[in-house]
Amino acid sequence: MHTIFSEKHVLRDPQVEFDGGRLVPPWDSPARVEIVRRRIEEVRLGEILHPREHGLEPLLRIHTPDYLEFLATAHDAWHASGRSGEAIADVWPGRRMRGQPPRAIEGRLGYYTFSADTGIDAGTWDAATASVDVALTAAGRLLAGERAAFALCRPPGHHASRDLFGGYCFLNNAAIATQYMIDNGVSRAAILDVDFHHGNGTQDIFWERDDVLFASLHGDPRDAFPWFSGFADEIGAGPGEGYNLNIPLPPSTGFDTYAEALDHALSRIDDFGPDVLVVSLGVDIWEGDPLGFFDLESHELTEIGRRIARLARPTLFVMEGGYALETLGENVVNVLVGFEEGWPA
Ligand code: FKS
Ligand code: ZN
Repeated sequence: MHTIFSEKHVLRDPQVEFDGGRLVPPWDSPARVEIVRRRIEEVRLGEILHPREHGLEPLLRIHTPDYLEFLATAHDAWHASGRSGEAIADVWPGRRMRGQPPRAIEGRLGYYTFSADTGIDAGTWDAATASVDVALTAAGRLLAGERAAFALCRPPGHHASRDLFGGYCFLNNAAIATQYMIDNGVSRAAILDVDFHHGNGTQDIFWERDDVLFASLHGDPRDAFPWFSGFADEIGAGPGEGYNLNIPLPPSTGFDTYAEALDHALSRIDDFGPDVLVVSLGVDIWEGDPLGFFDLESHELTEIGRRIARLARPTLFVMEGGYALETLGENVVNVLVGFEEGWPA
């Protein structure tokens, strides 16, 4: 399987993250994807290729023009207003308030985000658009007939909605790539989100769609970020009713429980019969991850890859989270190698 990768991810390099009432070094560091890239080379998974630039058009299929304009200019506006450092929101339109974009950057930041863990630095926009190009280039390989590709994206995307950033995500790489494939001849796509955190952005984007099935396994939102999304009764609406499947799982979920939930999601996907499968791949499901609470071992991630492969659908893996640097490379590559092993002969 080929990997698509861009060095431009380093352009996003914030120095602080607001976490637990303090400023800490960001969990989503540039080191993450370098570690994964090195492991891919080590096991010779396949060639590592650069992305092709796709411009703004595919982004506009998912995100609103005002949101993209905001993201592209937010850091400059923050500095023009006399502030320094990274742009971090500290106020939001809470319940029973008016939700509309204010004029000043301080208010605009709060309007367009849902979490204070995600600051905007000088290179965020360029890194985020390069990350989308990585996903689109990988999607292009599926359109060209490859059975799988790995988009080594950073920043990640699954928390980003039409006009909302947060959870380290700005542009929804998986959603943009999915829509791009649909715009280029694919009629039905399934997205399987195995990141530990619920992909609230992806769910929201395809909420009313019956041509995109979204299925997610994640930490129960009563106990885990993003707290307000990811419950089992969120099933989609309108034509999309029944095309959204959430399987929230409790703390200390081990492989037996996880595998049963995974098989359930995979059988729903199989019934749906998609032309392509997009996997939002986060390995923060590993037992030692600092931001997750599942009990999955590294070799069990290989088995997850094998089971996904049994669907035998053209599959696009899109990198999302995973923060245990010591095992990150191994864990990501285990899923991909498992996929190659599990593909029906
Ligand atoms: C720590 C709060 C940190 C919430 C976790 C964000 C998770 C992001 C992710 C993604 F894939 F998007 F990267 N912020 N007290 O792993 O889902
Ligand atoms: Zn995550």
